[in-house]
Amino acid sequence: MREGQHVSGGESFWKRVRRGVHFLVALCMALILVMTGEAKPRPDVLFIAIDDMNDWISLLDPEAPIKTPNLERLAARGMLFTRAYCISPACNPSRSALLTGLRPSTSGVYANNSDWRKALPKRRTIMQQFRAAGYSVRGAGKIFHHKAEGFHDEDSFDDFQMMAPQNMPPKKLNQGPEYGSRNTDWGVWPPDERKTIDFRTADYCIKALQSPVKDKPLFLACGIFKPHSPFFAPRRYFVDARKIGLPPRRADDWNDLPRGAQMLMGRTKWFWTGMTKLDRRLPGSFERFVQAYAACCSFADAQLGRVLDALDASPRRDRTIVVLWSDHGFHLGEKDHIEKFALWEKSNHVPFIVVAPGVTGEGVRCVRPVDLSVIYPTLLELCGLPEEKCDGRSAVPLLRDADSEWKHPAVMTYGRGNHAVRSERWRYIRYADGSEELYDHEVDPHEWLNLASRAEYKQVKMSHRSWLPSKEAGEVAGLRR
Ligand SMILES: [Ca+2]
Ligand SMILES: [Ca+2]
Repeated sequence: MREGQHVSGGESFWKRVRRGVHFLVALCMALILVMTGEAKPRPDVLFIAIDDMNDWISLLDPEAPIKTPNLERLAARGMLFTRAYCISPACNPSRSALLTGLRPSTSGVYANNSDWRKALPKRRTIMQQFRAAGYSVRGAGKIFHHKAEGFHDEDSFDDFQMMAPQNMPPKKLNQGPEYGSRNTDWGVWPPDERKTIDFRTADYCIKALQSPVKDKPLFLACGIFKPHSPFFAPRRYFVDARKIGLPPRRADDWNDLPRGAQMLMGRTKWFWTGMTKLDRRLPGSFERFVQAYAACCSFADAQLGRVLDALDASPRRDRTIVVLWSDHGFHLGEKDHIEKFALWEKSNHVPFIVVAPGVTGEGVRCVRPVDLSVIYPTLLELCGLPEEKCDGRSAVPLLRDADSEWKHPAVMTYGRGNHAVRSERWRYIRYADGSEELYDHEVDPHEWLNLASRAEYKQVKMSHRSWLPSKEAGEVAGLRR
């Protein structure tokens, strides 16, 4: 017995040693997990898309007449990219490229009608990456281009609230029956803002943010449809038209445009010429149109504010990465153009904000040029998801330090063969026929003086041309014939 007791006493000593070793191993594992970040709960993502919002907003220019207090409120928490550009100035190519991480020149998705899923049948969207990583992916409103069946991607969401049809007034409001369609109309509508697409989208997102925090992290996509046409907003968002005014123009601006620009822009010329005719017949029409676009921006900003209020009231607030972008800009008569569909600054320059707790500082501005192809790889990196080959580069180095070296300019494409390259100083445009534009933003922010034909800028043109895609995919078939 004594011997047994002795043995037993010996076992308990070794048991204690083993327990000690197990404890040390567990402690080391925990330390490693904490150091590598794996023990932390994964962040939630609030992914906000705005449709057709340009840069004439106080977020990007405090002097601008369109006030966007909620965009500024969001920017104050993280990083505002002051030189952010769309990948393509049209809904479908912009959104498809952003959401798949592949440019139009890789996918062949150049047009609003292009069947992006046919072009990229197996490519995972950003949302599919998050679903595969165990996120609950929910969304509402306009994330993919919506105008016809087939653009939305069901596999990208666990739950999605589609946009209801646009609530239309009983008749056209702009008093220009001969000009455009009901879809390009503008005015005060509807009387009750709860009956708008965006109010409902914000409601969905507010509910999702209020849902209990469970095991699965949340990826919430909020697709705000305004200021996209028709330019309707409830009355309280309208500011006196004289306070908005008209954007700057130069009467002879088109004199130095090359053939490629004249050809490309000819397709949408009716929008501008129709406005000048309407304004002659019914003076003040142009001002009222611009005023309505401004009201639509304020309305979109207010819906963003409602979603941010819900985020702030939620325990998710400090663990949520917020990314906000507009799919492209919009001309309001600058360069005698109303519409997007151009490779000029006004159609390409967009609001783009990233708030990444623990990564971005507060109220930081980054002046490096980026296009929105950075979003896909940036979100994967920020959330610790596996890397995926993308056309864009992760902007995490810029999120950590806004002054990091960044050699890449922004590249924009509209239709096969037409591209723009934006560096910190210059915009270079090359059309499919080889004709060019070059603007010096240091002295010419409105892009009035095309320098492309001047010999002294040959080097500038060459250095920008080197960023154009070397191969261009053939155009994929359209969804509607
Ligand atoms: Ca759009
Ligand atoms: Ca000009």
